[in-house]
Amino acid sequence: MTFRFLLLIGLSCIHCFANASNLTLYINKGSLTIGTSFISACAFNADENLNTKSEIIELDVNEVINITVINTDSLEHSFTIDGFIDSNNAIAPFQTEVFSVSFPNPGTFRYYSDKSYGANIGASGIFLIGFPNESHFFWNLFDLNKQLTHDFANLSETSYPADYLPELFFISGTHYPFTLEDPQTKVVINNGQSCIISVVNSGYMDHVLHFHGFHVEILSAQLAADRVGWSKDTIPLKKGEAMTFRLVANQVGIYPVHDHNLIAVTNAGFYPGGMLTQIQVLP
Ligand SMILES: [Cu+2]
Repeated sequence: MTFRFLLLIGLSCIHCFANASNLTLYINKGSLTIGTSFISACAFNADENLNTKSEIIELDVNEVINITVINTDSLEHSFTIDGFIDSNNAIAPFQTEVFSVSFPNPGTFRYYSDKSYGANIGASGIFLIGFPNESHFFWNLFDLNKQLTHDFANLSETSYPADYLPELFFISGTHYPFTLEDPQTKVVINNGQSCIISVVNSGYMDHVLHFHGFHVEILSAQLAADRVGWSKDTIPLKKGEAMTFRLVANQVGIYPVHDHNLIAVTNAGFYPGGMLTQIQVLP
């Protein structure tokens, strides 16, 4: 970890690198309807319009990026990447901060606002570093209770209650069947090719992905690092985990992939829904 801290390049705009790539993220908070569910949400978006899918950031190994974070909320937020940006990262209400970051190793990393009204209602996104020669897919896992999202947003709750009962289960800001409409979520690949699947668990539950038809190789893991190199069809991701998988397509067809905890394959109690999408292998 010390090694990674040493390689973190700067934390504020006075350290910006002129030859780096640039990106602007907006922290947006508000209420909206997903499917038939009215929820409060917070996210890191590409513009000032709230969208429950936080931005996906893809970089090369050691590529420096200057990220301008614009806080459109009336409350303070943070731009946190565990092990990379853990402090000096507050963004005051309606203010802007610039963060420069690079990653020395390939893999998947989670960024988020560490506030109860931030990550707990979805302000959590994905960095994928490296793997330039394969197509990339992204699953940002999240669970929520509808009323609790409103309570977190209006500060009447500041932590998960002991009787937390999740009702909705998202992959990248939405639930099945809408998970089939996002080309970064639904895996479509030609037979004989491989792809990279970058997954973070932004929720409060542990989630367990079950692949039908395939084993995938774990290429990186922030928490369960001892499992790198394992090839499995069922892979648990603890809260806060960020993992990278390689899937090698060796048979044609459509295969479901879902959370093996079947409560998470529902939408407010109705099956099928939730954390369910597909892998489609074309001839
Ligand atoms: Cu299954």
